[in-house]
Amino acid sequence: MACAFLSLGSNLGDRLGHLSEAVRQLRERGVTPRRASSVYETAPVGRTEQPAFLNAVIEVETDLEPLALLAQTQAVENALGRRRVLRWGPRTLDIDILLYDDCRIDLPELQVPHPRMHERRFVLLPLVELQPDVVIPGIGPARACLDALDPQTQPARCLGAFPWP
Ligand code: A4P
Ligand code: MG
Repeated sequence: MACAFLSLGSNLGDRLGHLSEAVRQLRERGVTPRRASSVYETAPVGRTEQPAFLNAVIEVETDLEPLALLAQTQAVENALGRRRVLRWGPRTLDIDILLYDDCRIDLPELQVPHPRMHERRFVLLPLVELQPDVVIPGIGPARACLDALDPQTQPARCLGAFPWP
């Protein structure tokens, strides 16, 4: 059984409902969510002229290999009506594989650890809340990466408990 951390993000429609539905659908696809961070409302990073995101991180257990896990997370994105119109554009649900055990993967379709996670407050805040001592393979402790970021350029506020279904 492998342990993975997934980042969930939504900035269209029923944002909280999408986070909850993602957990429900993963469960039906061989991916068992164990724990979730709080939900954070975060300012958009990258393409800034879009609505605010809700972000959270979940810990999952799975027998799926990394590429099979990616296929399932993408199937859940599609089931929630994700349309890939703009890279970094608004989305009903985005699921990124942050960490998969302590694996390092560099394939065209999958890079783990997620290559931008260490510079994103919307990822690190919920991740460190969930697993304070977590280390990003090849980078270092997630907490140190978080401490290096300026809270003012990437504002985030905690909205409370994850809507666990
Ligand atoms: N891919 C490679 N590695 C991974 C991985 N570890 N996990 C590939 C998931 N996918 C991975 O992703 C594009 C391709 O990345 C996939 O086909 C997969 O093979 P996508 O989800 O189709 O497109 P995207 O999400 O628009 O692009 P990308 O590069 O994943 O964007 P990011 O980096 O995820 O950024 N601001 C806030 N506040 N909160 C957010 O959640 N999210 C983004 C998206 C931008 N700004 C944000 C947020
Ligand atoms: Mg993505």
